[in-house]
Amino acid sequence: MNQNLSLDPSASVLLPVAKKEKIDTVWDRHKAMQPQCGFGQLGICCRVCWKGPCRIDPFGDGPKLGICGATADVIVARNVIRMMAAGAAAHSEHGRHVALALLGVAEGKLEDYQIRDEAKLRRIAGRLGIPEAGREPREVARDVALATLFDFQNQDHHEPCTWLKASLTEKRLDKLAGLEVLPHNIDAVVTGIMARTNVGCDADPVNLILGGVKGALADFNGMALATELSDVLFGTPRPVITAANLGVLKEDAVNIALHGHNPLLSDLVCEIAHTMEDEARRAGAVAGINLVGVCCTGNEVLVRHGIPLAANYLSQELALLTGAVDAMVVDVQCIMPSIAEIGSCFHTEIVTTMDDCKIAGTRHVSFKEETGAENARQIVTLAIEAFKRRNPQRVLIPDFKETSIVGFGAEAILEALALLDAEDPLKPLLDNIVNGNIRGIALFAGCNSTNAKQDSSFVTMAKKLASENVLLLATGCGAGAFAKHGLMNQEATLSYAGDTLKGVLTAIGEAAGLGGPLPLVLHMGSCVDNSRAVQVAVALANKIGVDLDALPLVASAPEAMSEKAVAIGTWSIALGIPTHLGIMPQVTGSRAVTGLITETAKDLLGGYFLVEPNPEAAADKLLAVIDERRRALGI
Ligand code: NFS
Repeated sequence: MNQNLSLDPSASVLLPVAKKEKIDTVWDRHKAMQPQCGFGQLGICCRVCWKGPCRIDPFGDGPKLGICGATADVIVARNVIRMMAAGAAAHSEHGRHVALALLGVAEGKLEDYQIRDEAKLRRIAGRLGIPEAGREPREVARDVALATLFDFQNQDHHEPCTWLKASLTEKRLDKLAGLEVLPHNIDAVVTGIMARTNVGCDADPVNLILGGVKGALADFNGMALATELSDVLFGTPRPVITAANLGVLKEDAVNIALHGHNPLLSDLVCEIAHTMEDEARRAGAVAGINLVGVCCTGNEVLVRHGIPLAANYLSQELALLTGAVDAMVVDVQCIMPSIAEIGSCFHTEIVTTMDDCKIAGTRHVSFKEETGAENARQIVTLAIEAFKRRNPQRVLIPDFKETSIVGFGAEAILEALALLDAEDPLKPLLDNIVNGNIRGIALFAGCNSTNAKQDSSFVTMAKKLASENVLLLATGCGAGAFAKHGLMNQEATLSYAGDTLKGVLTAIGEAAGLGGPLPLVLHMGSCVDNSRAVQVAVALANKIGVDLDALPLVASAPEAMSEKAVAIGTWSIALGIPTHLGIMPQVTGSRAVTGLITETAKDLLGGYFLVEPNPEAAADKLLAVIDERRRALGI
């Protein structure tokens, strides 16, 4: 039965443990929740006021209007754009946190952080129109941080967010400006969505959805600045060889799992853990300290430091069921509250660290940037103490881990291409797209969901698209899925890539000194790092003088689940990228909204949602989209 829940081989080892120990997992709770509310699934349950909840009857003779008179279209639109606002808030709050840290470094207030990539800082300054030549890095950093924070403060509606302006093609900016969906201030746009969806406000589904698109673009802005400024503080990813899946845990080490999203704390834990190896050994951990990652904090430390990835979203509980995790350190987002209960069934310290993200029943170390290194030391000490309490009898580490070559940000991809053509690095990529060696590009992103067999569609679709010579990029838990299933190594390229794609990946990999091809799927980082994929796409589009909606580029989120994914998917279509969803979005109770995002969007924006739960059929549909775009380009 486990085979229907997850493709991850670790699940088949550890779910029986959960059963034996009578520990419920996400899959048990999913089962107990059946049947799930049909009104909610269709998006037609309204809870924005206390006259409700109101439910629209989609088929029978029941109510067609909420008590206030709201139609199904209005209810669905309000619900979904509130999700976009929440997603934008989550990513942008992460970004603000990083921007404030950069400002703190620039002003000499944060001793535990440095500017690790000065060259990138200077490039960013150039993009944002900030003078940098001949200036001290800290002065430049201060101006970059202030310009970034202005995207949270600007009150001039006619002045779009700085990062957005610096990140898209001119044509796209014009198109979005024409639709009046360019955000001027992230906070204002999120607040605006909450205000207009309040009871008795905006009741025009088209107007509501356009408001949502603006919120989704604010989400993009927040992600772009989070990614870029994190690179300045923590280093820009470079290709690194590491491993993924629960076999990366070690029986004879203090295992610390870094879980959540924001690199501000986890990066310091990586740094401090090195200095505490002896303490771990004195506690009996022969192999010292073993850091592993979970979800997007995992991806952050994976692509920057090669820290192995233990789990993506749906596997986070499995990590604890190994009995080998001494501390799971969490920051924000995608952290199942259930880990408190599961951790307490073992010796594991679950350590929450952000004051606005606590879980009842766990230990809290209040992280502050001013005391970051000290907080990291406290956390590693807790892990070492917990290790002493570990019961070796209860340790079961599944023997599964796959070699993964990761760390392909926009810079790393361009550097690799520059090895083929130093003068014009994009030319080899473009030439190979034009001559058909690369048929198109697909970006896999997004979560795991219990509404699908974990990781399965990612793997099926990637193998099929690669065999058809589509270049594959990945972020977030999608990237985690590919890493765990061995699709981010050279063997995968040799086994699954179509001949022409294999040729291109081999030429680049060999030039880069990898002694073989690039991996089949290029790991670009965490979910906020989707902005890295846009950077590559914008460079390509600018090179050939077209807009993003002309490129043979598609995106796919086969297991989208979170509000953040709703925001990302929406900006993806707003940027002109056809975007596949493998899970039915909760909008189908409104024909108007469904039509708007799957059809009308194509005319308005070039991008649109394509919903297809079957991975084989989804891959075929994406190939058809790629071919349609190629034809339109005349290639
Ligand atoms: Ni993205 Fe990353 Fe994963 Fe989904 Fe959650 S960890 S930010 S939201 S579940 S991909």
